[in-house]
Parts: sequence; C-alpha cells; structure tokens
Amino acid sequence: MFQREHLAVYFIMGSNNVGDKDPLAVLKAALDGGITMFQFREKGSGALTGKDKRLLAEKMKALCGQYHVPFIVNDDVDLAIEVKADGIHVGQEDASIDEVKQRCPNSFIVGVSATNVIEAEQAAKAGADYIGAGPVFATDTKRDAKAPIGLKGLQQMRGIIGDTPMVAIGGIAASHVSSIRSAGADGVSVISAISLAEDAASAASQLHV
Ligand code: TZP
Ligand code: ICP
Ligand code: MG
Repeated sequence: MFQREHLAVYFIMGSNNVGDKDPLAVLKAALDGGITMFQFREKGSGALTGKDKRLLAEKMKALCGQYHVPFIVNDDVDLAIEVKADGIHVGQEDASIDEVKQRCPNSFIVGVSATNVIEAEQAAKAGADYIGAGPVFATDTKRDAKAPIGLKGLQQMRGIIGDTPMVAIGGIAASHVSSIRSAGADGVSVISAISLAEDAASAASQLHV
C-alpha cells in the first residue's frame, strides 16, 4: 500500500543518467543508502528500447523488490503492466490518469507530473496517488524542462491540492531538503544528485531529513 512516506527519497534513473557506471550497481548503492521509492525513466539520447529496455526494467524491479522499495515505470504503461511494476508515473503529454487507471491493476501507484497549480489541481481531482511538482530549481538533466517554480510554487501547489501526496523534483541537492519539506512537499525526487554522485549510497542517505 502506498503511503506519502514512500516519497521521502524518490530516486529516478535511466541507463543514460549514470555516465560510465553500471545502472544496476548505482541502483543497488542507492537502495543501500535508503531510497524509499524508485522510478525507471529510460528516455533521451542513447536510451534503451524494446527488449533491452524490458530486461533492464525486470532486473531493476527485482532489485527494488529485495529492499521492499516500490518500483515505478515512467511513461510506458505497456512496460509497467508487462513487468508487474508497482506503479506508473505519467507527464502531462503522456496517457491520461483515466486511461492509466482503466488499463492498470487497481493496486498500481499512479503518479502525475505538474508544472503549475492548474495541472496539480487537475491531477489531484482525477485521483493521482501523488503529484511530482517541478522543476523546483533549474536542471540540466531534463532537456525540455519548464521554468522553475521555486519554493513559492511548491507552497502554492500544496495550498491547492489539500493533502494529496506531493514530491518535489528538479535541481534538488541535499542542502535543499529541509526548505522543500517546509514548503509542503512530502519528499524529494532526484536524478543527478544520486546517479552522478561519486558515492550513490552516501548521496541517497544525505537526502533524508
Ligand atoms: N522532471 C522535472 S525536472 C526532472 C524531471 C524528470 C529532472 C530532474 O533531474 P535532476 O538531475 O534531479 O535535476
Ligand atoms: N515528478 C516525478 C516524481 N517524476 C517525473 N518523471 C517527473 C516529475 C517529471
Ligand atoms: Mg513523461
């Protein structure tokens, strides 16, 4: 069962976010460092597709399972169902919440990205299990990221979504965690702060409050 505590340290990664490292080794280190949720986001230049993508997803899912950490798939509803993920994360340009809920098992965790209060309110009303709010700060990781919403934007989203679980994303480092929590987020979601860290386990542990 999904709880907002799962959003505390939400790591996102694909095979092209780790430089020369082995994505499975990075994920294992992140799990050892105490991440509370994981999202497989295989997109952008050099991203795996087809069978290679599915095989990596299966390995990552198994690893997360050993740590009882929910395994979420970004965008790809078919893959999420195929590998029996714990949930799916969709953006505003991806499948609608209604479609996702129709196609996926009832137990699926459904996360939705929101870049402004209107999208956040819609997602909460449509029954998203959690909102991914951001980018909070500028980021080089996502090429087509929207303008940063800042801590003020996060606060505004919290004001409009009531107690819907919300995780902050975009340019987040350990030094931001307490101010992000104070702005009303239930946790932080990061790619590069863990995936490009020299010591992914230590980086992950430092993202806890
Ligand atoms: N959505 C909004 S910002 C972002 C995504 C997927 C990228 C976050 O990556 P980083 O490295 O934590 O800034
Ligand atoms: N939020 C989260 C949690 N994941 C994403 N991929 C995103 C926003 C764009
Ligand atoms: Mg998407």
